[in-house]
Amino acid sequence: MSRLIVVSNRVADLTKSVQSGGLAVALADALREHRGIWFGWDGTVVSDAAPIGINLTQQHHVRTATVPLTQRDYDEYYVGFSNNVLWPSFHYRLDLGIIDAKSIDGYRRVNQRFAKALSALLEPDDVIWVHDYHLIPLAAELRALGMRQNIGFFLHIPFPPPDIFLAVPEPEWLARAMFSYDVIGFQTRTDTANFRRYMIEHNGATEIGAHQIAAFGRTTTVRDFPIGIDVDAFHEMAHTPKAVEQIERLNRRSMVSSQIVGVDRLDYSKGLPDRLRAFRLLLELYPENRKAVTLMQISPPTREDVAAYSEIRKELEGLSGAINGEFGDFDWTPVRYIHRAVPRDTLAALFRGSQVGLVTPLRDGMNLVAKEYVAAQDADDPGVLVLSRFAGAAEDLEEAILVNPYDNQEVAQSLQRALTMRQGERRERHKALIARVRQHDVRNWRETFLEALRTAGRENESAV
Ligand code: GDG
Repeated sequence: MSRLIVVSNRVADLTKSVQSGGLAVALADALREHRGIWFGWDGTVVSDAAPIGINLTQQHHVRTATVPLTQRDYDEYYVGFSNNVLWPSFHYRLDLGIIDAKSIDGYRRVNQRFAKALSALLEPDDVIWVHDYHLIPLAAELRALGMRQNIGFFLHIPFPPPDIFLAVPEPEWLARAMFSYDVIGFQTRTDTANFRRYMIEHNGATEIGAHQIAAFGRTTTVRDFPIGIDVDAFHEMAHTPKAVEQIERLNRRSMVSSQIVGVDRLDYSKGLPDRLRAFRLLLELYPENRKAVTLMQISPPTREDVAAYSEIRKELEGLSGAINGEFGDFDWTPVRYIHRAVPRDTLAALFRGSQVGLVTPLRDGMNLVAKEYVAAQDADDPGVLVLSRFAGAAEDLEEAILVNPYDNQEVAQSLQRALTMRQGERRERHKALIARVRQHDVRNWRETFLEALRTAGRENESAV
């Protein structure tokens, strides 16, 4: 059996339960099964002059190979190109992109350095699975070093329509680099269609069958692999005696009849200011919710070195303070905003104890929170998911109440509908949703991708 090599910008710290979500656990399981190695950045930043070596260790029976970034790498590759150019533009936010020639050079340089370090660890029949937008050119750099293994790429974030992709610096270079992979996986059919359209209209690509595209002298599998969660593990986490006690304690203390829950990294793609404006409108349009409903918003900090993130934090604090000042009372805080990470089992309990799950990103690759909220519910008396139609998850989760996250009025009305929905309809919707969440769970995602990767690439053997 060939070894699996997983490459991602950050190697998850599997010893920290707060951070390691289902995805890290799922990849770690696959690595254990396939005697694999997880390669990536260790999260440290060293001075530009420091010597850079690979650190080989073992965490929870998973072998990891990590490297630090220098300050310059961090500024140019991580903050500069990955998070100031690719993240905003792939989320359709060209207005937030900061294009700087130095950062693309840094992006290339770090991908070259990763490829060089990784190539020293590779065996000829390894299969290599590269994750996310930080590492688009990695396979091209590995090929330049003579590596011929099957290499797959999965993009966790959206792929934008051609006109937006064309506004990223050097789009053709990025697209050509993608064709060094044997499999290119996207979250949704929409992302796949955007990529195909860009390739056909701008690079003369041709379609070969349902899932293959030929371009730049290579043929590559291009398709959607919707990511999911470990449904049973999350459901169980929401039903432990500790979770039951947490829910009861919360209910005793909060005194409200209903809770709406939102959980998102504090990121401008998650639509948080609009979510708060919609909640405010709910209190204005339907005053019976005053003193009866609370919005619990958990938003751990993320990428605080990127300027747009400190702005979103200020905006959110201003909005929640204003709502609490205007509507709150001695015995009722309308918005409970928590700006730190909470343990995963507390999240599961919160989801189960909340009558509405509010997930309203302006754009999102998939959104696992939506799936976790569904998994945590009791089938007999489930809560209602209100979901942005611009989350990848909406392509599948049709039985949620789908909303336009930019339209505060529509979201407020949908919240009211969710809060007043009868048990029969809630059960029916939940039954359909949980079946879909189960169908595309994390195991299915992982195994489908790995199967495509193992069987791909043969047609290119002469083209490498
Ligand atoms: C990217 C794409 C895609 C959140 N707060 C806490 C916490 N979380 C957990 C959630 C969930 C995960 O983090 C977030 O996943 P999402 O999918 O919602 O969003 P991104 O972080 O933006 O992830 C996204 C995903 O990659 C996978 O491909 O779905 O579209 O943007 O599991 O529960 N976990 C803990 N404490 C927190 O405070 N423990």
